[in-house]
Amino acid sequence: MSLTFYYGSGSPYAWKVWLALEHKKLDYEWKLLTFDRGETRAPEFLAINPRGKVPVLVHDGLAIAESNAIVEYLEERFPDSPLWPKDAAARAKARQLAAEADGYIAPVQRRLFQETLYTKEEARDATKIAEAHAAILEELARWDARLTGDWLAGELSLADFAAYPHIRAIRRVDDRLPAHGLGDRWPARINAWMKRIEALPYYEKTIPPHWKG
Ligand SMILES: N[C@@H](CCC(=O)N[C@@H](CS)C(=O)NCC(=O)O)C(=O)O
Repeated sequence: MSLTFYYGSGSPYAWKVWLALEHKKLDYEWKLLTFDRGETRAPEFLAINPRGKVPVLVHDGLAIAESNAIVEYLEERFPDSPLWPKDAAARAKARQLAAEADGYIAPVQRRLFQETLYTKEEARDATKIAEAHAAILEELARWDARLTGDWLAGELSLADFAAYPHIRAIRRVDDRLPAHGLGDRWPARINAWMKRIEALPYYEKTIPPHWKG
């Protein structure tokens, strides 16, 4: 059995898959593609995923792109250490949240990156940054209200693995440009939940390598 995981540092979609692979304690070969060097556009990689996007998982010659397709495949082929709750209602809720993470957190995170990290200091617009913060705080408030227990869907699940990388990316602005981050406006339950994810035994391994310096 061979599993190869094509990864890009900082990609929240790739981080989701990485957390899932680790949660399932699978053996896999890890291939880091560097965006700056155009490695996702190299002919060898385009032969595997013509869209040139990570993550991609190759299992015994079968190449699967799209993080959600990958994690569903992992769940079907490697059911130990499940990614979804057993109970049908909790599972539906977890799937809803995982979809909401990509559908609603990712766009507000991208907007903040665009206005801060991806804009030269002299061109940054305080009004646009404040609007991006407001959109994020409105979205995070929804997630904070849902965190009535330790995890988003009762037990640790793919809902957590899908939401965390997008939310952690928002915190990256606090790390890199504290003046443009949320600072003390981070919701308390989100903070506590992030700490629980970060205490998982495999978490450290999955931190985007370029963040480690
Ligand atoms: N819907 C895709 C999104 C994947 C995606 O957008 N990957 C980005 C990194 S976050 C990428 O590989 N970009 C490289 C490029 O466009 O060259 C998924 O869920 O896997």
